[in-house]
Amino acid sequence: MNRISQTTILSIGAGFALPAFAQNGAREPLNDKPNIVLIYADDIGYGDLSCYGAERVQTPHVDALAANGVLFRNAHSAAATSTPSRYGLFTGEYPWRRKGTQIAAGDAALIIKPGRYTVPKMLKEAGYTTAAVGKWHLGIGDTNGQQDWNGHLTPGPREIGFDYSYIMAATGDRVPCVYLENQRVVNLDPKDPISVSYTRNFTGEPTGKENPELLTKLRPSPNHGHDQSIVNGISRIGFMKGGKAALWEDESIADNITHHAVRFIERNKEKPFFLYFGTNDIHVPRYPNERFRGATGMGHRGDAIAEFDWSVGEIVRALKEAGIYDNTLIIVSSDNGPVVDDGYMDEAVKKLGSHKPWGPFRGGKYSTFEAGTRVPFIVHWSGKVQDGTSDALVSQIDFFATLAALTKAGERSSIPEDSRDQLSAWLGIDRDGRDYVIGTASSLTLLTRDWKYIEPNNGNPYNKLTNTELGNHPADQLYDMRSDKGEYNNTASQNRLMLRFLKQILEEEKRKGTGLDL
Ligand code: NG6
Ligand code: CA
Repeated sequence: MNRISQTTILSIGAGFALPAFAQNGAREPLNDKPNIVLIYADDIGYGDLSCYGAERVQTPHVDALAANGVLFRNAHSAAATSTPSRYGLFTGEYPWRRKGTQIAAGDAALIIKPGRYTVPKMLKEAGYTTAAVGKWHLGIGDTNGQQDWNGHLTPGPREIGFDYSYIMAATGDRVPCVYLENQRVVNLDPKDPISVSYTRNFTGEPTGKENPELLTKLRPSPNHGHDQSIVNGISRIGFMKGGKAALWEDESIADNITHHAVRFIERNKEKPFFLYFGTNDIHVPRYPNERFRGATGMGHRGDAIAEFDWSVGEIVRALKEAGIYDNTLIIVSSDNGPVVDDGYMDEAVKKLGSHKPWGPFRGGKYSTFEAGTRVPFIVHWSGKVQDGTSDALVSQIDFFATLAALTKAGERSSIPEDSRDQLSAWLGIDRDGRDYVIGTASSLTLLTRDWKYIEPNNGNPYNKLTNTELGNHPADQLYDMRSDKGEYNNTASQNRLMLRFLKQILEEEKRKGTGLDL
């Protein structure tokens, strides 16, 4: 925090508690080279896990990590959608500082340029072997739309620091629906090459729009799109042709990527490693394996949460079997808040019942309201963290500086200032965490432990397709989060001093850089 805000905070006083540190430190001396496993869910909301209060779905494996780790109640992704959140996670830089960090198309070029210093590069310097398994969604190749999906796709994960990768290039609902292992399509038959277009269909190829009779597994929700190429009886965003032997089956994505994550753990158990495991669950199209069908009575969305929990259990099991569970820092979080109907008729709305994916918060995925970025965040490290819950304000933007502090690697001057060392909060010692964090959806938000400011925005306040309150409002919004977690009572006109103070912090932050090229 800079000098102005520090003094202003002290002088304003009200609303800012002085740091209250827990009595005891971490219980055991820290080893500075634990394995690091980040399990990064897709679209799992604050209220979607049983350790966060969900009742209609049980997530015993996640809950076990929470019970012996720290469960954070005020943790944030960098943005309310996937690409910018992942950008922030790996670069330590707020995505809103850069153009081109919004939701990436399935044929987007890599948005983190190979010259960038990243979390995996830093960990490699510290002696780690690094892997990215699962959802990527940061683009691949050097030019939008110009990838040759039949060759070696570069630049990609390796060029930004991952020794090994086994990824889905974008999202489950975007073509090409294939896995890439070390930047080559898996199981590609050279006689059946892949072509991809985000502008027009290939002659003779069916689409969800024209051939609804071929949609044997899921049909798109009206007006969302998702009605282009059909893969595995489900239509997608974008057009593709060829690669029949390489196409994924939605019902085995969790099995397949979990298997590759487990294999990476088994093969690398002797030396420190960093595993980023981006699950496909619970992004659309949700089509969990039949083992999980009916697990929750909430249809595919609920069952996909159960499937996610199974994946977590498999990772934990692999770590235990490899004898490295105690020496592994495990983090479970999500890239953005929840959405119920995100484009497919999977009965998620109808079967939601009393379940509240957004917990006590307003909004959801895409929203500047809290549920857009307030996500589950669990840190587990046997014997090293204070177990229990923490209300410290923490953010995924701090991965870089925090892991640098933990591993004693990385030059502070090479790590973006946005990323702060929050190791003490992650370990459950510092109960305050950050002074403030900036979030982004259609506009910027600034959250302190007690107050939330949302910049004016003329956008639509409501997304009718997804049924999301987006938080857009043409005037300043200021909420007192101590008494109004749900952001219903805009106090901007009553609390002029606090409003001015938060706006000033945000202006200072924006002056450090915004709208920059990638
Ligand atoms: C949106 C898609 C949505 C989802 C999202 C990305 C439409 C109407 N909606 O554009 O279905 O794919 O992008 O989600 O196309 S994210 O979690 O990867 O950011
Ligand atoms: Ca997401």
